Amino acid sequence: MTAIPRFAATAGGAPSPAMLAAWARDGVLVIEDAVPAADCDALVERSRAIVEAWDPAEGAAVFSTTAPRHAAESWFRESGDKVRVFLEDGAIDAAGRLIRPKLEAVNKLGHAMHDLDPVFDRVSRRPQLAALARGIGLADPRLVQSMVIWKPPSIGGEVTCHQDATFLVTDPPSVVGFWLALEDADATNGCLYAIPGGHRGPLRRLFHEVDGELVTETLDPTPFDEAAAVPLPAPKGTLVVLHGRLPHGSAPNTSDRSRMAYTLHAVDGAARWHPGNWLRRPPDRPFRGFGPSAPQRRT
Ligand SMILES: O=C(O)CCC(=O)C(=O)O
Repeated sequence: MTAIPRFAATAGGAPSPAMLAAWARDGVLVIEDAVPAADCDALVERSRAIVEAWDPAEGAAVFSTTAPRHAAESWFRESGDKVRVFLEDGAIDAAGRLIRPKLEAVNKLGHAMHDLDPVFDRVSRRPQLAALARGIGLADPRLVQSMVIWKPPSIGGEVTCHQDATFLVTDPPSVVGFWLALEDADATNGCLYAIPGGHRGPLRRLFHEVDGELVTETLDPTPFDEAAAVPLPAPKGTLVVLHGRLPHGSAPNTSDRSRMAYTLHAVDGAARWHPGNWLRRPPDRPFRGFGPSAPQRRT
């Protein structure tokens, strides 16, 4: 099994030469203590408050990568510029009613907390993260998507092995995922796994709109070499950086401990945003970079 090196965060966040070598070779970087525990706690607290304030009557959808139905639902399709709650498959009955307390039923929050919530905005736009993004090659980083992956105890769903470039499409491909452990993640509560070096293989699938419907198109049928996958245990505050073509996923959380994580996806503003992307933004809410919002857009 290929060992994935673990790095300490550099002072200003920019990647060291050793990090850049690992990034090129593995397509993944594991950086411990990259974000202070207090910021992780602040994101957990905000996430819980968002869920507490959410009334299921407003709307909801189940999000599952093993039995995906969300692609047909407007709750998902219209969530690119919103903060919306998605539920675990095992959290509702046949009539769609919640059968668990809200805080134990969530699959994820998505997809624009980084622009709409001040706490998420602050943590997402840490100068150290901007320096890291630029250092690994995003010349003009744009933050396109944020998610809190909830992984509640006992029913936290599997995230099947995938490449992020399947879901966030630019020409040329440019997406990078920044995954932050908000709580300790290990093999018992469904930590990430990845296939080191797998980013040098082809993009397998494209999730995009065709004739008004979101479809998954196979570009290359070569299966992922899942036997080569390595677990990426991540104590709270660890940042895992994922190349857009790196195959990765996570097992279900069958433990009695939750495993919350925050993921932020960035693309290069110099690349063309594919018009068939599922994630849409209205013209008055364009993708922003790591800088503060323009004064005229503050409300
Ligand atoms: O947090 C997880 O379990 C998976 C997240 C993931 O794969 C992603 O954000 O692309």
